[in-house]
Amino acid sequence: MNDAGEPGTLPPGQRLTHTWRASHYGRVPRLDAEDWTLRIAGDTLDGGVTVLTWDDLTRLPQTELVASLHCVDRHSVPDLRWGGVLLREVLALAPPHPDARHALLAAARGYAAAVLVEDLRHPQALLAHSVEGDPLTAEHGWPARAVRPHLYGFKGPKWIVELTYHRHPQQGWWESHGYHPRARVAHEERWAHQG
Ligand SMILES: Nc1nc2c(c(=O)[nH]1)N[C@H]1C(S)=C(S)[C@@H](COP(=O)(O)O)O[C@H]1N2
Ligand SMILES: [Mo]
Repeated sequence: MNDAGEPGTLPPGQRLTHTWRASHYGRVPRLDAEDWTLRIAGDTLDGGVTVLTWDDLTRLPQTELVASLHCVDRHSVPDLRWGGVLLREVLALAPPHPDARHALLAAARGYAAAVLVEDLRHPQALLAHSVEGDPLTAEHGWPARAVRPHLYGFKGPKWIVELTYHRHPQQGWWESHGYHPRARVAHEERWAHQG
């Protein structure tokens, strides 16, 4: 879990930063938890659409995990204590069709990240709503963001509002600018041309 606590254990090509400055494109959306929903659609198992409300989210089993945030631009924020619901739990509520191995996570105001369903089921994949015991700030993604510590930060949309399942690979914002479709930190998958 503690994968960037000491310089010696930083993933390849990363450097530690101790000031956690938010990084994103565009203006910070100010969202209310009461109005927030996560829409789960696309190639679902039953063909339907599920809408998860803030109430639904808080009623699911809550988890905390310590994980670092590794940005593909090479800065790493070490050992953040995230709180939220495992994405596994969310997938169990609205599972993908078995042939849908791809997913797109979309944020308010247009940002999206393409991921594998397999990476959503990773034991540390979280739909986070808090950090260090406090609610996320607007800058860091309130009311909810995806956290997948084994992938570069761009795979974790802040202000997440939609999850869709697909049979074919999708393109999110960074993917369409040449970044890696999978983006595993341990394999240093930064650029698409690495294969
Ligand atoms: N909606 C949205 N989510 C986003 C981004 C963004 O631009 N918009 N940037 C991503 C990138 S590149 C990183 S490294 C992390 C940064 O999270 P932080 O600002 O909390 O440090 O958020 C990710 N999630
Ligand atoms: Mo990033």
